[in-house]
Amino acid sequence: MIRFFLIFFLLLSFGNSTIRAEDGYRLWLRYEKIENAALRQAYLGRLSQIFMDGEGPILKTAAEELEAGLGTLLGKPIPATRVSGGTGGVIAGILGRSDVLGRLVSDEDARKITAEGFLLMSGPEHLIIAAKDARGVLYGAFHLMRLLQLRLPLDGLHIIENPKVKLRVLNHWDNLDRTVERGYAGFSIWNWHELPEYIGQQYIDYARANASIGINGAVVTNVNANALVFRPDYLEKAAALADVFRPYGIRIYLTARFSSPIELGGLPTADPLDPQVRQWWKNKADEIYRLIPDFGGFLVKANSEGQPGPREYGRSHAEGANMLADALAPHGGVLMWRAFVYSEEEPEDRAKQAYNEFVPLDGQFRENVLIQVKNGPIDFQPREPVHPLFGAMPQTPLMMEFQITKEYLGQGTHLVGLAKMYGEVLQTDTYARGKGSSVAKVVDGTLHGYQITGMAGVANIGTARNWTGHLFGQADWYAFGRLAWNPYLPAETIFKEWAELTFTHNPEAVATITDMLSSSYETCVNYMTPLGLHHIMAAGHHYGPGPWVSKMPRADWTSVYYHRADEEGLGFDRTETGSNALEQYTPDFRRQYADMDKCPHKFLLWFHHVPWGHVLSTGRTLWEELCLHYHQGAAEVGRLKKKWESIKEFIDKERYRQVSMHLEIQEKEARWWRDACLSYFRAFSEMEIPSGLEQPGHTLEYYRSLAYPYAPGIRPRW
Ligand code: BDP
Repeated sequence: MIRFFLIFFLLLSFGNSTIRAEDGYRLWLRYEKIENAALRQAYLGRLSQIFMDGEGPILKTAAEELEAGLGTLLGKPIPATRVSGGTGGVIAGILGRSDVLGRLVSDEDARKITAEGFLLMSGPEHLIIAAKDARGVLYGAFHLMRLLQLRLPLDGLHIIENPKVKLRVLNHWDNLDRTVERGYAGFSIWNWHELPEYIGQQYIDYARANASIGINGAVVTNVNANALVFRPDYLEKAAALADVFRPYGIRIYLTARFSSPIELGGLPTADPLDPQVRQWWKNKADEIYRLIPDFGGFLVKANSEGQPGPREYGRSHAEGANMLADALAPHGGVLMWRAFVYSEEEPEDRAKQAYNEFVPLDGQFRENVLIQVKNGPIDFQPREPVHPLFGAMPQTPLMMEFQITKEYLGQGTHLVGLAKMYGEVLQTDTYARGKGSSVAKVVDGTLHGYQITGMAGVANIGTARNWTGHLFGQADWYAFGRLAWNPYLPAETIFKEWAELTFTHNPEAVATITDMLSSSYETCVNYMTPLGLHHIMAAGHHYGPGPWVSKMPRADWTSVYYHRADEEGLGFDRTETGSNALEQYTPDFRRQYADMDKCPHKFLLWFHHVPWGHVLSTGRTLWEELCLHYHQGAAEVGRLKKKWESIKEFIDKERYRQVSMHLEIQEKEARWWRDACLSYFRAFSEMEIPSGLEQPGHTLEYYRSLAYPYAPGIRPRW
C-alpha cells in the first residue's frame, strides 16, 4: 500500500514537473530551464561564460541579467567577468572602448548600429552583443535571452536591431495618494509615503520588465497633476525612483501642473510670459537636475478637463510649452505637451478641437518639445479613426499616446489584445505626403524628419500580484514596448512571442492564445461600439453601457451627443452636411469615408447619420447590421472561453483559473452591453431585434437602473 502511494505521488509530481504553480508575477521573464538536454548543450557551446567589455551601471545590469537569466535557462552557473582576450562565450560591450569587440565586428556592421541599437552575432564558439552605448548592450542581452526563451537556434545569427522611436515611455496616471486614475490593477506601485528610504522589490522588477522590452522612460505621476510632487521632499522621493531606474536605462519624468508657481511658489500668476513665473520654473528645473542629473523632463496636460494652462492668461499652447521647454533645455530635458485639449465652451464637435488649436501653432514650438497626441480625436474609444493631427504638423514632433489600461475596453475584466488596435492605427495611411504616409512613419519621424520621436502608453500596472489585474493585460504592456521599439511589428508576431514567453512552448497552445488575442479586439468592438459608435459608456467610471447618458455638466460628456439616435437614424454626421470634421483629413483619406454607401462599416456611424432602414453593402439594413454585430460580439466571447478551455492541460492551474474567471465575467458583460444597447436603440428604430437572435432578458428600465458607484478607476475629488 505504502509503495503504491509512493509511486502515485512520484507520478503526480513528475507529471506536473513542467507545469509549476505560477501567479503571473514573473511576467514574460520566467526563464524556465530548457528541458531539452541537446538544445541546452548546443546553447552552452556558445554561452558558457560572459565577458563584458566596458563598465558602468547599465553594463553591470546587463552582466547580472545575463548571468541570472542564462544561468536559469541553461541550468548551470554562467559567470560574467571582464573581457580578457578569451573568445568562447558571450562577448558583450560598447564598440570602441577596447579592441576586443572591434576585432570581431566589421566596420560595416558597426556603422549600421545607432543609438540604443545592438548587433547580435554568433561565431563558432562565441556570441557577440555589440552596441554604441550601454543601453544597446542591455537590450541586446534581453534580446538574446528572448531567443533562448523561444528556443530559437543561435547558428548563423546576425541581427542588427535599432529602435525606431527614441522616447518609449509609460505614462502612469498614478496619484500621490496611490490611487490610480483609470487603474484596474490595484493601487499605485509607487509608495510615495515610504520613499525615499524604502525601495520595494517591485520597483526593481518593474524596471527590469520595462528594459526587457525596450521601454526607456516612465512618467510616474498622473496627467491630472499635483504640484506637491515639486516640493523638495517629494523630489527626493522621485530621485530615489530615478536611482532604481537608471541602471536599467530608464529615465524618470514628472507631470507638471501648470499652476505650480502659484500653488507651490506663492506667486500671484502662472502666466508663461511673466518673468517671475519663468524664473520659478527655471529654478525648479535646476533643483530637479541637481537631484536627478538624467531627469527626462515634463509631461503636461493643460487647459483640458479643468487642468490649468496658458489659455487662462490669453497665451497659446506654444507659449505655455516653450516656457517649460526653456527651463528644461539647458539640462537636455524634453517637454511632452498633450494635444488632448478641449475648451470650456462646448464646440459643435469635440473631435475637431485639438486640430483647430494646434495646427496653427506648427513650427512655433521649441526644439525640445513633443506634442503628445492620442491615437484618435475623441478619447481612447474602442475604435476611432486616427487623429487628424498625424500628418498635419510637419514641423512639430508628434508623439503617439496609446492607452494600455483599458478604460473603454473592458477595464480590468475583459481580454482584448490591444496590439491589434495599435497596429491598425499605426498602419493607417494619412496620405500626408501621398500614398504610404502611415501614422507609423509620422511617429518614427521618417515622414517629416522629426529630430525627436516618441510613443507613450498609459500604463495598466498596479499592486496586483500579477501586475495588471487581468493576466492578459500583460500582453498589452508587452506589446506596447515592442511596438514602441518597432511600430511595424505585426500584432500576431507579438502575441505569439508573448504567449510562448508567458505560458508554454506547446505549439497548439501558443497558436490558440495568439488566436484569442488576435480576434478579441474585433470581438470587443462588436459587443460595445460596433459600426463606428463611440462614447456610449456609463458616465464617470465608464464601466458598462450607458447610451442613455444625457445629463452631464457638458453636452460632449454625454452619450447622446455622440450617437445622435433619433427616429430617423443613428450616428454622428461628420461630413459636409454635419460638423465636417472629415475636412481635417487629407483629400485621399476623406474620399474613403465621405460617402455613406462607400464608407467602411467600421467607421460608418463615426462619420454618418444613417437611417435605420438604410440598406448597407451587406444587403442588410443598418438596424439589422447593428443587431448582428452586437450578437456576434457576445457570441465570440463564448468562443474565446472554449478556446481557453481547449488548452487547459498546457496551462498551470492558478493562471488558468484567473483567466477562466475573467472570461466568465467578460461573457456576462458582453451580453449586458449587447442587450442594454439594443434595448435602448430599439426605442428609436422602432424595429424588433430579428427573431433568430436572443432577445434581451430585461427591460430597458432595468438596464438603466444599474448603478456601480464603486467601479474602480475614477479620479478622486481632491
Ligand atoms: C480620459 C479619462 C480621464 C483622463 C483623460 C486624459 O477619462 O480620466 O484624465 O482621458 O487623458 O480618457 O487626460
